[in-house]
Amino acid sequence: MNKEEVLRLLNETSTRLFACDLSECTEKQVYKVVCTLLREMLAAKRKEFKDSMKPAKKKQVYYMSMEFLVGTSLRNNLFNLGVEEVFERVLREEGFDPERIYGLDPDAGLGNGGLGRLASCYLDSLTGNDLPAIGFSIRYEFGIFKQKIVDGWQTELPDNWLDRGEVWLQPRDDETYEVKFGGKVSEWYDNGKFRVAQTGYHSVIAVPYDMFISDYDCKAVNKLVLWSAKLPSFDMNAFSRGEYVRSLEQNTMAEVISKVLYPADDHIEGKRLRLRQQYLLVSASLQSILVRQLRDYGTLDTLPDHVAIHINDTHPALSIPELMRLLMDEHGYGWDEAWNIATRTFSYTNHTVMSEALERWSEWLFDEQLPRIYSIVREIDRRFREDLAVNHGTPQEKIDDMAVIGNGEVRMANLCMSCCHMVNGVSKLHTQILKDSLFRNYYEVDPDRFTNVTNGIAYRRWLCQANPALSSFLTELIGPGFLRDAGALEDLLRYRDDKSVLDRLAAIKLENKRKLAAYIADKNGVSVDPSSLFDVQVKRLHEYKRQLLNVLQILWSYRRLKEDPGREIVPRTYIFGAKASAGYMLAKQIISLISAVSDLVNNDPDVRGRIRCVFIEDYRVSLAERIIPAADISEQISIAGKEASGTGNMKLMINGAVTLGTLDGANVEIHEQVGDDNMFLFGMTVDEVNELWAKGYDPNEFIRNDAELGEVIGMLTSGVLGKRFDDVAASLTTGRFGQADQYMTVADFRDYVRAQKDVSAAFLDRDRFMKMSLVNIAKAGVFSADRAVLEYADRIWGMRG
Ligand code: NBG
Repeated sequence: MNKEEVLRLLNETSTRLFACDLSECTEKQVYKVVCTLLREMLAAKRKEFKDSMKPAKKKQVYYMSMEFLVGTSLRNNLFNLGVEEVFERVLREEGFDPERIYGLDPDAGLGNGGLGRLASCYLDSLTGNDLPAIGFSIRYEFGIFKQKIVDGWQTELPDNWLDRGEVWLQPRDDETYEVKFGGKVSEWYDNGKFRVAQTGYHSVIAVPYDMFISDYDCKAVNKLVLWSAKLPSFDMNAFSRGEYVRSLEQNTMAEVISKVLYPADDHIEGKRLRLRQQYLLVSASLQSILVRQLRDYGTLDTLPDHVAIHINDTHPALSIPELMRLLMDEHGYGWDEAWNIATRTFSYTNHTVMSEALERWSEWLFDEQLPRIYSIVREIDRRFREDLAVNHGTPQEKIDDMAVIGNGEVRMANLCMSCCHMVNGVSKLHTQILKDSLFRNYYEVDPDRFTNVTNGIAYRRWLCQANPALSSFLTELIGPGFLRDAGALEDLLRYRDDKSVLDRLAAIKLENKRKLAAYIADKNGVSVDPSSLFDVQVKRLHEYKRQLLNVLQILWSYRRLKEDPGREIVPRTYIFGAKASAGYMLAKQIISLISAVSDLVNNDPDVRGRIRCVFIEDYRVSLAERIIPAADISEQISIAGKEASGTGNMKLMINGAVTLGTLDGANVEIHEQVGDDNMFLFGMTVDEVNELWAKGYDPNEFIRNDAELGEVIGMLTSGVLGKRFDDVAASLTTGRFGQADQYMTVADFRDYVRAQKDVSAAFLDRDRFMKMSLVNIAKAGVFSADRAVLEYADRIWGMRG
């Protein structure tokens, strides 16, 4: 596209929307004009893609996920369509600053953290690889809350993203579905034929909104379908009975289903509304999948040949009984045929072994909200138990553990395990843990169903768009091949001893750090030195991720400096970004602690120029895109065995940050790639953690033998931080929150301090550090989402031959 053409299209669009030329628009209008035009370009491209796929009858994957952390779309779509430069030029010539227009693009924060971002990365990469895919999720009116730190304390503000974000969505009132909640189910036989009816239910109408998904240099445009809930129409009965207010009430009850995203990460609450959200998603999605299958192939018998449905963590597990319901109640299938179709259609990824995240619903709630689904799940459970006993000779104790229903609860992971033809974990270590412990009994029965697909990232967003300076330098060095084939990054290794290349890499990093420093000065009012080591920990706040370990180390090094103010140390800037789930008190207290430690060190003249600490509020995709290119060190310090994979670790790595981490999740595979020389490992391994538990772990024993650590923990409660953090300290030393020091922060402390010293030593030798950085970039190719989605397509979804 040339300049003239772009201007003509923009003017046409602005005339249509606002009855004026582009140059006469306000910035907000310009934003809307550009986005609308892009959306229309994507729609046209999508049509071409669909038409080209028709003759091939390619298998289609549906990725069901309660979360898609999309982030911003404007720059992404411009980049992907290859029109970023020409659009920017036209905007400038018409008197607008592209950066300011980009600044208007809200983050679509329809997810909490890694799980939701992974879903978005995969949809991007499926598109990039021309694989037909549709993501299904919910059009939450309010995505993940906006975080504001007030006097050190996290407060949550509603995220009204649709205000401007709506421009990316195409409503399709023509394809709505009815979803039924509550009421009674009656089952009977009519001339030997099984019949079932649900009466007295409340209907909700699911309305789809399409968001087009693009990637770079590819034919495909895929889409994310977001369901919104609304009441069928005014309840005229109630209305004519004079119950005007009641019928309005019902309206809000229906619409509340798609109101807000649950803000908990790796943790479930078991709330009624959440169950309703999950059912809205799966029921509407499956109805639409079946409509399409019937339209294209005229029969549901062949569903598994044309369709793969992926269950992203257990949140959409109701897909299984919902497909059974649709096949049996609406399309006349018998149980066995329907089950056969279901087992061949569904696959499931597990994303966590944390017990508080494994979804379970109390049977009464399940029955109250979804009576027909409940009766189907009971039958699944009955048959599953029978199959285990009869065909596999599984002992009763194991059957009780594996069953779908037990102790008055429906267990969603077990529901997935009872049905799906493939099950995978998200890193080698995590998959091994699934086989060894969480799903061990299933593994013994049927090992062939298990596979591993290590997570990957959409690096065209996380490297090419987020770090344009690095990306163009890489193009200069190794050519543009890496844009499509991340493996080509390895060519960079040729330059590992080339001083001029290392210098350029250092200069690019420094410039990225300057930009971040300017942002920090603006937002936090703290000046940080871009030449200091940027030590970054950005991720959800969770005890197992051990932000607390990081904080204790900062306090430790602060104390040392206070005792010996003349000591030479490598100047550091510790950077945190993290949202805590709104109800997770200890996590919020840890945020408050980070703020207090920041105040202490940033205001102490004794350590000025040597230690700085900042908590940047409202961590989100667009903020990650600023922080990650500026990181020197990537903190991945979870207790071994708990972080299923991590994906921030990969984003940081590909931007040249060096990992400081435990052998947990995908860190293990990062280590395989870069080796001891290019990573800072510390802490216990999974086996060592288990041994210590078996021996009986007492953190106080460690503290008694380590006076410095005792003093550091003492600082939490002594008042030096301006307030006392009694609960945080107690979480380490007493059983007040269950087991004392559940995540073994104390046990790993010394080795972490040791590793941090190694980090400083390496950073002092700038060339050595930049070489480590280069190797990390070069070896990050396997963590591309392209690799991951192709593995899914081949081994799980059967999409490629
Ligand atoms: C998260 C894990 C991460 C992992 C992402 C994506 C949940 C339930 N799990 O380690 O904690 O990287 O999933 O797989 O959010």
